Amino acid sequence: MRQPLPTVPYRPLPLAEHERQAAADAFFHEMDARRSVRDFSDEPVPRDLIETAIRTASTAPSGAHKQPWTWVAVSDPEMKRRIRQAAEEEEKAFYAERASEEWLNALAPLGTTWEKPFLETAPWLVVLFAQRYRPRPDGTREKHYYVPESCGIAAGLFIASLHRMGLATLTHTPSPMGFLRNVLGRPSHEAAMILFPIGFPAENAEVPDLRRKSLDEVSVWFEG
Ligand code: IYR
Repeated sequence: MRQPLPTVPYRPLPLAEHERQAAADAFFHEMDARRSVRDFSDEPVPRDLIETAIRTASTAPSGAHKQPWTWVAVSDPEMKRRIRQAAEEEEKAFYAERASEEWLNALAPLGTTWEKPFLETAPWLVVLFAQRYRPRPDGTREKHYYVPESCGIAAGLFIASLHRMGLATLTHTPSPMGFLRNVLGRPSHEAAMILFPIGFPAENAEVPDLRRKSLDEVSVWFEG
């Protein structure tokens, strides 16, 4: 069993020297235009697009290549209604009692409340479940490694893929998220990590006028 996999040649995209910066700039501008959206159109989105976003996300690197994620995609209106109802119940308690004063102050600029109509308006909800381990048929547990890191990277690729398709999403984290395992019938070794409502932005959608930190604010360099 302790055998390396066979290897295959790896040749990254054949870009000419002068093409690299242009490609990077184009990708930067594309991603810089992405915003989290809370106001969705109910216009349907074909399942194929969601499938491709999940395939793209699942190319993420992962600890020991265990690919410790499950993506649950929901367009069923009754299921969405149940998710909204359970999420809003948790969020009501969060905004009224559970959240600290500091947390509520931090959220104030975003204008979020316990109300989550997007959980029914958006044509798709995709829930990313992190697999804490994998149960083997004999009852033992196959360990997974760096699960939050692996799933976090996959989530980033998922968001980028949706953005490239002209779709909008939000990294929604109703807190706590335990109800999603029950509503979606997932096993106990899977923990809901992020709920993504997905769709086209509403025609009149607006987003907070956020500012991104500058390169200087987010980086430190030791150049040779
Ligand atoms: N889960 C709540 C609160 C919330 C928390 C964070 I951190 C945000 O960036 C935004 C919202 C909600 O979804 O409203």
